[in-house]
Amino acid sequence: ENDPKQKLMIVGAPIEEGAGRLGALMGPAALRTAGLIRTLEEMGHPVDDHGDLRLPQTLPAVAPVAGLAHHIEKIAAWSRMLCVETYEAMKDGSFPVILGGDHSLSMGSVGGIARYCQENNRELFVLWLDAHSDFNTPATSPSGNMHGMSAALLCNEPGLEGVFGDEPHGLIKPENLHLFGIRSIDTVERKLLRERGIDVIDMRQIDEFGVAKLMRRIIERVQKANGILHVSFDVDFIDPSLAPGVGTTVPGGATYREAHLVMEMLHDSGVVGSLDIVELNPFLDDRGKSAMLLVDLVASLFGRQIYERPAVSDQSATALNT
Ligand code: B3U
Ligand code: MN
Ligand code: MN
Repeated sequence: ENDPKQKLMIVGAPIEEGAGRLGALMGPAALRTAGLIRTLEEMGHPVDDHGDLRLPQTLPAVAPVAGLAHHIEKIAAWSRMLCVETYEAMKDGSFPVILGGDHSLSMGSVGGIARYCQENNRELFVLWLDAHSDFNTPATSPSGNMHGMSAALLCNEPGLEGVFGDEPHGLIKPENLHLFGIRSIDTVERKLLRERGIDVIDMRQIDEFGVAKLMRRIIERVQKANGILHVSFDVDFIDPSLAPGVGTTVPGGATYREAHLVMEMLHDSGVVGSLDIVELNPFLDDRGKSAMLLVDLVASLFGRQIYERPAVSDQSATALNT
């Protein structure tokens, strides 16, 4: 999927109502200012920039849910719009890149990609790079913030059916979700993750085994299934000292090199088919530092290298017997 000439469909989703703090609305603008589009074009990718979407005047009516789900009508409107965007981009053979916006947008972006995969008999896998597991439902969420519910919705947890209503969308198999970089889980959320058997790669595992080994396991799974991997990149995956521009910082995140290595290995794998960049909050950032780091990380995902390697990293790793 990472054919260097593959067209990229870029769309901004200035959504902030899913988060507890305002400011993620400015994310797409900051990523553009930091040079995201220019960087990708300079790397030789044709870019089809759909600009930033806006909410429609009338929001869908959503039946009341049992529990807390703040601004569910707005989240529903965004989800339905983004679902169409990514589904159409995939049909068109493009690689969708969604610029957020808070993490609730992944309900829509992945919903559309999953729909395409279901219709075309492709197995979809999701790599969720995040400090949080985002596996709450309205019934379990302590905050009611819907950015903490997107992974749960995608795995068909109850209570979020109103987000899509009768609109066509796809879901993912819970066993195909890989949470990576996790260091903050709520009490009931933890129980749910266990019951569903979700693959939770926490920071302890990253410390102990390193990102390379853990990533290789996921990549090999996708390759064996001839699947497509969606990457959902929450800025708080990275340590807040490097990326302070995020509403919910959690200490002990990925280092600069760990984050780049993840992106470099993803590029070499050739299995990535779509990407979300979420939770950037430029209002809380330090002189554009987080936005600029994200642009560099996206460049690594699309093939920027420190030095050209003779073989892809997976093969050279096997040769080195690691
Ligand atoms: N788990 C908490 C906090 C949270 C989730 N995602 C973010 N924060 N960014 C919740 O509200 O669900
Ligand atoms: Mn998240
Ligand atoms: Mn997070």
